[in-house]
Amino acid sequence: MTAVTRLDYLSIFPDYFQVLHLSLLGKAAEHGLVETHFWDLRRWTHDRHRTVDDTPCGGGAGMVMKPEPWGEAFDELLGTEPDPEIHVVVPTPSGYPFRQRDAEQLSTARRILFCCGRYEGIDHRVLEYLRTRWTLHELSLGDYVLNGGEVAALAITEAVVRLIPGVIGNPESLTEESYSPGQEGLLEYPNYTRPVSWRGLEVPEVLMSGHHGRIAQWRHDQSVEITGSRRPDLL
Ligand code: 6GU
Repeated sequence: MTAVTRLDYLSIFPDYFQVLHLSLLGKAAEHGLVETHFWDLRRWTHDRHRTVDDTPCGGGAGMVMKPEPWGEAFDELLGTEPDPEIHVVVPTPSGYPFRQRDAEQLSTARRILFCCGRYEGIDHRVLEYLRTRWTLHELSLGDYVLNGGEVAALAITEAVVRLIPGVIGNPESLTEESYSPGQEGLLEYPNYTRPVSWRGLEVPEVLMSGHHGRIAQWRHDQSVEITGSRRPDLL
């Protein structure tokens, strides 16, 4: 039995995370593999308007999330003692690219706190504070802008939780997919099932041949071709 992974989500829109009760992640929670907690950052405000942002120092458009509510949330959720075993994920379009190897590393963590800010950003001192105490991951999903970190945190969660032992029924299904180690960095080949003929479209003959060597060769060739046309940077 593997130890339970604790996932915390800190956001001004905690309702975004209701979808985590569905599907794979809901099952993982039901089976006691993961434990989830959702927090409204405004819980750690003290003014009548429950203010979490302020105008940027130095001027400019948009608002910046003020540091105090984050600090008080960390005090309550993580304490103040440094502990590199605690991982903190901050989704941001200016983060390091999120890759399968990050998902693998995070899938071995006992505890992850996701800090979801709006895209104009969080006061930079909050990130400095996190970096000096816990293991900080500032991660971006790709070269486009989302309004906030919530949807990115959900995507990262799904990539991580499915790698936790026991969450996926057949672990072999993890080894042949795109970006898995052992796939030489190639994208996955196309998949088919029955019927062999469907609306005039046929399953490639080689896949029905029963010849395992030729099937493996065909799949590898397809992977190389697809990777070359869609993601030449991976070759
Ligand atoms: Cl992680 N956050 C936001 N706000 N936008 C993004 C992103 C993350 N990744 C791509 N765009």
